[in-house]
Amino acid sequence: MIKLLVYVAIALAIILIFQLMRIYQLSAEVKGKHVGKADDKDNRSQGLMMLIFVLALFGALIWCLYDVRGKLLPPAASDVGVTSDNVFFFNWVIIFIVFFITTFMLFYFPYKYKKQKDTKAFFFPHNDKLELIWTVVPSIALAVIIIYGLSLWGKMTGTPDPKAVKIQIYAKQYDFTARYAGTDNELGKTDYRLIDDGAGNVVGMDSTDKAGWDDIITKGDIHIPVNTPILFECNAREVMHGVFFPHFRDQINCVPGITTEVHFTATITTDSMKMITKDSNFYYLLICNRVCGPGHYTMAQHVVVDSPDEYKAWLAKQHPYYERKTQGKLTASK
Ligand SMILES: [Cu+2]
Repeated sequence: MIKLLVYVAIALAIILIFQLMRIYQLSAEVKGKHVGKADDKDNRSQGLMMLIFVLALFGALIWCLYDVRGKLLPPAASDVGVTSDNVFFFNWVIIFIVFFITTFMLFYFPYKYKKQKDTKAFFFPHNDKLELIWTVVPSIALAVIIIYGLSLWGKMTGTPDPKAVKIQIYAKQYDFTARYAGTDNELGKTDYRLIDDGAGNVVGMDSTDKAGWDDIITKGDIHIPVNTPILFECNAREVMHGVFFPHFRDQINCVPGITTEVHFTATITTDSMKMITKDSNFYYLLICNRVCGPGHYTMAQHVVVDSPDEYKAWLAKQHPYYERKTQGKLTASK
């Protein structure tokens, strides 16, 4: 009941406001004023408000940019990442220049060209030269942006260093498994039909392929050596996932049924990055950036960039998958 009364009160208030406006209008017309028709004074104040609005907008934007400083990602920690940051910076510069000029003009012109007494509209139907400029200049700018972007894409996914350390990243709902290629640096064959979670064969390793006998399957932290090209071969079990390394500015989709590749060379160890960021809890991340299901948000794993010696020591502590499963029987039987 009270709710209904509130609605009625609101409706009455709206009607009241309209009636008051009507009374104001009628009384103004009696006094000889043209209500609802902008005069020079209105045009001046509206134009000025446009100008004030755009300056406030720029001020707010600059304040936002100032406010997020230090909250962004730390410096790029890979060779690809440095190029990626350059590409982004290049794009931002172009976007900012165009944004500030066009937005300013959008609001400045209504102020400058506001209607005043005795002004006449300028008839300006067509200008070939102007059209040529606004077609050719953006075309060239876009071509440069695309070519520059493609050069980065080539760096991420082009022919990898033949000596690159091979690591398979196998994504599933909702984690990543890493498989290291072992001493031969060759990843053994896999088949999704051989996946056996109970036996720990989460990537479907095929025991008939000798190249896989020394492969190491790890869960949890993914270790990689610094200043060494790493080739990630990525797979997905059931739906599309993403392999995204924000600190290395590198990513690729994991697609069921095919293998995608991405590579980079990490240039800053985890320990060095802890000093750079002055954060003793800093860690690099591997995250999924394709919404792959309700547990998507949990798909994040640490990446540890070791010095070559630390990496060797860590690797020596790992055991090949088959060695773990058969206590060396399989390797001995060949
Ligand atoms: Cu995912």
